[in-house]
Amino acid sequence: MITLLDYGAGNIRSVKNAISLLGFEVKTVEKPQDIIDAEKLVFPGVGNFGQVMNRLQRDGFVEPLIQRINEDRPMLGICVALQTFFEGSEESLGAKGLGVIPGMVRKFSAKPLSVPQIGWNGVKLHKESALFDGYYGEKFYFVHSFYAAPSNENRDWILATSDYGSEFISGVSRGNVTAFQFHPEKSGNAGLRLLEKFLQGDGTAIHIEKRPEDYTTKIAKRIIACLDVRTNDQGDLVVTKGDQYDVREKGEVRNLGKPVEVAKRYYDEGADEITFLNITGFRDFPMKDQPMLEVLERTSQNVFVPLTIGGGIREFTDTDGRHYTALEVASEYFRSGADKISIGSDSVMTVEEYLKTGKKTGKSAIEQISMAYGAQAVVISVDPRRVYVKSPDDTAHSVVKTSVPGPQQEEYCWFQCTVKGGREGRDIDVIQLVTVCEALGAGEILLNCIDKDGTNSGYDLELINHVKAAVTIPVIASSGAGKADHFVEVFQKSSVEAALAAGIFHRKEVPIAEVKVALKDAHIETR
Ligand code: 1PR
Repeated sequence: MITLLDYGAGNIRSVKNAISLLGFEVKTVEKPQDIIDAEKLVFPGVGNFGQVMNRLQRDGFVEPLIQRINEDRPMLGICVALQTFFEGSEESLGAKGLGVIPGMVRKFSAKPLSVPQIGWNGVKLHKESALFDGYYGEKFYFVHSFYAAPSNENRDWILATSDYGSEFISGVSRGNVTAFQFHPEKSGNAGLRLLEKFLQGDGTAIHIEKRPEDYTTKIAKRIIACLDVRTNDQGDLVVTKGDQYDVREKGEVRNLGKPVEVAKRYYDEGADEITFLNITGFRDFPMKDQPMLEVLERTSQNVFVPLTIGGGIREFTDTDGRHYTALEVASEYFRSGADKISIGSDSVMTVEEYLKTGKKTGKSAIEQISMAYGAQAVVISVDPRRVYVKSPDDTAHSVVKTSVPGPQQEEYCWFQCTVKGGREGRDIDVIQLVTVCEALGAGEILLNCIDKDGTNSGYDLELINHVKAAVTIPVIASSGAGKADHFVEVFQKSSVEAALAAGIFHRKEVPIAEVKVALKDAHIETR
């Protein structure tokens, strides 16, 4: 029996699912004494340091946690849980950590690297560990903006370090207590194996200090499979795919399979992440859109890489007059197994409002969700379309000189943001959108491109480089992949952190493994 510390933040369903898959029963902590009594305790962590500490304080969990650590009882902490072991964090200066490890948690500095660190990175072990049991050199999934730095004061605790700009602590252990900065429950087979060792073993990391490997760990470029999902005319929820966002062929919505099955296939094939976009979410009431919640719940039972869900994440009032905040809508998705939510149309509306006053209201979906779950949980899905102009003077928008001239041989274009799945263009360009969203607390940009979507002609490098230069958060290139070389090209000719594709994977034209091989051959870091 494994005891899970659920203090109501983020996606803990995946941790539960992973533990169940490995054949163990899970119960959750109901009262402070359960923390002391648990045979083995898993302490997952998602979100903002201050929020996590507040909740632990509120529920009376702080003292029992400190007691358990000091009594050396088996415990595995994940992500922010590792950070709470320290004295405090730059993320929430007023909030006190558990303070069992000396030092403060700090923020990564951006440029040339993007912050948050989102992706698969390696670890260097500083101790022989029963948990790793001979498996070294694998990558694990990290997602965080804050890190603990190794120092003389915390040396005894360091199990593993990794590199992202500078060296940071990716694992701590003392006796039966271990914590990882990465998410084992989101790290595919490598993570599940680690988790299994903790669940099966006596929890101890064997304390033979070893010289850490003498190299710099590297974050991998991520390959993301995207499933556009909607209900077809027969009422079935299907994976579909458009050409420049038109998903109908001979009047019918294209049907490329069942969402849960297709997602599992991509997990088995080695996708680093899976994204679901409920492409008609702007029409439906998402809280009533139970099929998407069910898709997430079922997918997260078998898929142990990060899951993003988008479509219809906004505040709304239902037909009975009940008002839901965007945060409530997002929370429902997180509880169902999502690690990140993606906001499309609503982010455009938010930016329009912001540009009128230049003031943050704290009320937008981006701000609310970022505050509660952390920036890394908020992705902005952008649906831009080219608008050609003869000269930069013809528009107030941010233009690029393009090598793909317009219909009248125009040499410049700007990228117009659209809403409702490209159905409506707004007077906002991508640079306005992404810079304001970053300032409001978004953690990642999913950069689609209507002109390229479904064309198989390669990514829009002009758009991608234009956006990448404007933000310090990670950018996912999307739309247009037609062969493995297009992935190589986008990573060689831009500094995006991830590339997403849909059509070529759905139609089984290019397996994910082939993309990974092409990247390896081009010396691009992969998982
Ligand atoms: O606006 O917050 O409700 O979110 C709706 C979401 O649905 C947005 O993220 C929007 O991008 C997406 N969406 C809406 N309509 C469509 C459509 O296709 N008719 N899909 C749509 C967007 C683009 C990518 C696609 C890539 C790769 N699809 O998701 O997967 O372009 O395709 P490719 O590799 O085949 O070229 P809201």
